[in-house]
Amino acid sequence: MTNNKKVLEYVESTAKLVNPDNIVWIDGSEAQYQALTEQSLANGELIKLNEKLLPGCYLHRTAVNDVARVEGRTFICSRDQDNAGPTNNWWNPAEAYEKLNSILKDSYKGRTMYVIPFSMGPVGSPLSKIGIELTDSIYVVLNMKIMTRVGANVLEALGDSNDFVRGTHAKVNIDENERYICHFPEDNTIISTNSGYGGNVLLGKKCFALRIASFQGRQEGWMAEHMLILGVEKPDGQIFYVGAAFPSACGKTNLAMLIPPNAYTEAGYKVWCVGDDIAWIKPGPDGRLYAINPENGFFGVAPGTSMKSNPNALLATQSNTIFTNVVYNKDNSTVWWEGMDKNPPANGVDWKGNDWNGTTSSEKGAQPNSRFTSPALNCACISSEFEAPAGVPISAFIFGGRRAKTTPLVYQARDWNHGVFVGSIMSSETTAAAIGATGVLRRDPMAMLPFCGYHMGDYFAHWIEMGANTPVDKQPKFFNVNWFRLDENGNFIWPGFGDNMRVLDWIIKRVEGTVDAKETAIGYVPNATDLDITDCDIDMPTLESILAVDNAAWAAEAEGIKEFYGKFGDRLPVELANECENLVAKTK
Ligand code: GTP
Ligand code: SPV
Ligand code: MN
Repeated sequence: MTNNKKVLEYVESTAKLVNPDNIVWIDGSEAQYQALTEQSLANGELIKLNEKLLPGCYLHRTAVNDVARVEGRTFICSRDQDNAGPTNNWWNPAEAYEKLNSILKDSYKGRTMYVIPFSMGPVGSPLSKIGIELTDSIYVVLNMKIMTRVGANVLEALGDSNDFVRGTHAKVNIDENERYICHFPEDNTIISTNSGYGGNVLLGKKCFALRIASFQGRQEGWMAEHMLILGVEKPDGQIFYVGAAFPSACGKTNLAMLIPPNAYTEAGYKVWCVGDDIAWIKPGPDGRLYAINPENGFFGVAPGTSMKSNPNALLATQSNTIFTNVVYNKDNSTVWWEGMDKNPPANGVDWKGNDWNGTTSSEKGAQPNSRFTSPALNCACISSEFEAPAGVPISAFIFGGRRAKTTPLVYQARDWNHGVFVGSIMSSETTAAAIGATGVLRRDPMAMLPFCGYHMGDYFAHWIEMGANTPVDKQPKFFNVNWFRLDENGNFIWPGFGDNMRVLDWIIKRVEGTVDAKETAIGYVPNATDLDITDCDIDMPTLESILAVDNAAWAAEAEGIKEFYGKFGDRLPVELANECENLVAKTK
């Protein structure tokens, strides 16, 4: 399929090591996908769902020990340990290659090697990048088909260039003690062993589009961020694009596909989804920052997705979708998960493959990090700019996390550097998207803690530099949101989901300069009366309570920030240290 010597060398040398029975190049043709699907149905890797109700849809179950990203086993193998920084696991590349090669050796025996040429971003866009993933999993092939642009045309676009990311994935035997997700930024290389779970094995996603790409972006003057991209269309037809970074399972997919409350829709507001997880951002010819979504599909959290919370996402899963670790309904070959509706199937099978109907056991039927993989073009609100090679101009960056207390519903940073500070101090309660305890508060700067491919101090410096290189009048404005404030009974105070439109509305008015705000120690906070809460399930005093800034709590927060910043030593940009001092002074 190609004469590219570097690609052929990569495939041949890896094949020599892993020793497959045969090698299949994925050409992107429907006939090939069809044949692979048939094969995975025959071997049980996929279960066919109801062709009438869910055409082209399949269910997959992972091993029970393999249901989420493994941050403790994810490594940045830079030549110099200092370049991985204090927030990443580092592994000496020579030692890592040696260990990984010993795991990979002969691991494809009796298996097929699939060669997947894929493009992150529209094929041929100046913002796109190419990768080759080698895998022994048909599930990976079929998911990569949905999540990226795959096929012979990618190799054509690559030509004889050596500028591609090399990704090798081997299931081996899903031994969690030999599971490694390793990145070699200086070699454009990723190696993933002993997993079959999405984020660990769909190497275009977090491994390439964030960890490797963040490293590339710093060298090449652009940014790879864990951000959704959406456009808010106003009644006059003007569209404002925003990029929003929330940690895993903190609401990106939901916000990206938001359906505005009735009054907004009737007035002519629309929300368009460009991306739900990753943004690549680069200065455009007019000096503004432009973003593309490098992905081609959604790998979304299933639990909680319903006709009420996110109808666009639910409807997008109704065809050509692969479900992973959800409940199977034996009566009609459909799927179910917690939070879809209140009616678990009477004859269901849980994510582990056991009979389950919601009362047979106290355990959940769907794994909390169960997911759907759906084509982006399935989404009713997909932006007409989704494939635009130049991307969309960004008017605002929004950061946000899960904070039961302290962080108000929304606030605006004073300027770029303060905005970088606000992103860098993000903290959020951990979720089921990664293995480990959930609900633990941790710092997660720009939602990139698990995804930054180099020293986080240098990453902050890169953000500062991107601002310095962007004329002030072209810079996006920065905001922070928190949909997750809890009352004393542990209930969410803010109704969230579609009602988040009310906050987006305020954000856009701030970008336009048409609404006032209150200056506080942490930045600009809305006057409660400037948020439109018509027909919204919250009253004014409650809204005021989640907009309030508690200086004592922020003074304590500043102490925590200083401690966190201490990790970065002299790689912490002085601009951020100054912002922190500023916060201390303002909360006094
Ligand atoms: P990743 O794919 O892991 O990066 O997650 P994500 O950031 O796209 O999160 P997603 O939109 O899938 O939401 C994760 C969980 O948060 C789901 O259970 C949602 O129901 C819940 N959620 C999303 N938005 C809101 C909101 O505005 N309020 C509340 N209370 N919950 C929300
Ligand atoms: C996340 O965890 O942020 C995800 C899912 O989007 S994964 O692909 O597993 O990274
Ligand atoms: Mn994510």
